[in-house]
Amino acid sequence: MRTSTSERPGAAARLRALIEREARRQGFDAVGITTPDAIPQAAGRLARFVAEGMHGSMEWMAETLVRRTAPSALWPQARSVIMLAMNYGPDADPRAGLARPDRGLVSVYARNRDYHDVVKGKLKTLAAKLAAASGAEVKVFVDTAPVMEKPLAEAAGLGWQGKHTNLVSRAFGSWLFLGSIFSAAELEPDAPEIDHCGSCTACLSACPTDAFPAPYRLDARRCISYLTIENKGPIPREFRAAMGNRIDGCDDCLAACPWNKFAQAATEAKLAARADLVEPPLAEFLALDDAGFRARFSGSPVKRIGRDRFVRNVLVAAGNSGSVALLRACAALLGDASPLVRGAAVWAAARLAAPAELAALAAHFVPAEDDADVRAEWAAAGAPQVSTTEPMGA
Ligand code: B12
Ligand code: SF4
Ligand code: SF4
Repeated sequence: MRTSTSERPGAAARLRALIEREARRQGFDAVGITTPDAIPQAAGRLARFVAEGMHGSMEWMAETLVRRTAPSALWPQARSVIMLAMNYGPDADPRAGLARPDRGLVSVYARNRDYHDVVKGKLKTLAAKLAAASGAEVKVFVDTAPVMEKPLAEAAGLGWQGKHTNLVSRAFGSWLFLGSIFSAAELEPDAPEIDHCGSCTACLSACPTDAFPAPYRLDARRCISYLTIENKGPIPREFRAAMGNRIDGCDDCLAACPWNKFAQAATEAKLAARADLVEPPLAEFLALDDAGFRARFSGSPVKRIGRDRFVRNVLVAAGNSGSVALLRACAALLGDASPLVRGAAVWAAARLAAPAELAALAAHFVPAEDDADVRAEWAAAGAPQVSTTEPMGA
């Protein structure tokens, strides 16, 4: 916890002490307070991000632009913003799994329970105590609302937005989840944290898809996290090889940060990695149907992307694996009900199969293929049966 309450007299000090005590009791690792007008620079930067289309298909960012720019635009009664952070540090370098291409790499944030659920419950408990003690209304947000959590956390002194755009803390490195409580009570704000990136550029050069057009700016459309989680369509061809075996999110820029040397593994059990999500064999996931997917990922953030998007990602990883043993499982998905899955299966099969095998698969599957995108995948794979993007016989 950041600030001592001993020299703060009166009601404000009592509220701060309560916030710090309850935050610690709920398992938060850092807490700080700022004001609703503390991030005037963020509005223009967010507007530029959206104007340049860097949010990709995340239309909700454009739709909520005005409310997102400042807490007071979201809730005019807000007088204070309490920012909370929870450490989700891994117990080993998550990039180690990149060396095992027949295994899937689930990013650290998604290796156990959905942090939205974990953090929200704790925020609600803390907020209820604050409301009772202050007599002032409160609202709780974690990612799900149009709140710019990173600049607010910086303003509240929890860390600074690094060149990879995420919040970095001297105590926890890049591994913090953020949440916020807005309060109608006036609370004494903390001092903002200052930038400690210096001349370091480790995160920028670590990015496999060159997603940073400049330090402190991310083009989400190029980010593997966006491509594997938010993007509902096929993974654009130019990023498939660079995705490697990352099947849900990406940690490379976070893991490259030298401030992680002070980080510790998560103490919240619900955020510690599930053994079956640390470098699981891709083969297990290629066989997942809807029911199997839901059973495997119940309570996990992976569940949010749904079976088809997840299997799409796994197929791209399989195509990158060089593991011919996965060909049969990939080929079985060439007739899947989802065109998203079929298209990715074509790409994976084309990477793993010998020319004669691919020709035999094309002869079997192309005549019945009626989806233009999937036919385009077959054409790009060099299947002779596809001369146009129209279905055969149409
Ligand atoms: C949209 C979103 C994404 C998008 C876009 C990410 C992005 N950087 O914008 C995608 C899907 C790519 C994504 C990925 C990830 N996300 Co995300 N995401 C969000 C979300 C919902 C909104 C972020 C946002 O407002 N982006 C819009 C941009 C414009 O805002 P910004 O990032 O703050 O940009 C600032 C800088 O660009 C800076 N800036 C611009 N120009 C300049 C110039 C200078 C000189 C300076 C100094 C600064 C500067 O100012 C901008 C405004 O503050 C937040 C939750 C929330 N409500 O805040 C989670 C959140 C940011 N995500 C989070 C996580 C964990 C991730 C991943 C690590 C998940 C993963 N492992 O795959 C990756 C990390 C990728 C990365 N390098 O950012 C955490 C980050 C926690 C932290 N410590 O910061 C958050 C806060 C969720 C949470 N509650 O914990 N995410
Ligand atoms: S999460 Fe991965 S792809 Fe996205 S910016 Fe960071 S290193 Fe690049
Ligand atoms: S890797 Fe270097 S530049 Fe990137 S956030 Fe960490 S300290 Fe800043």
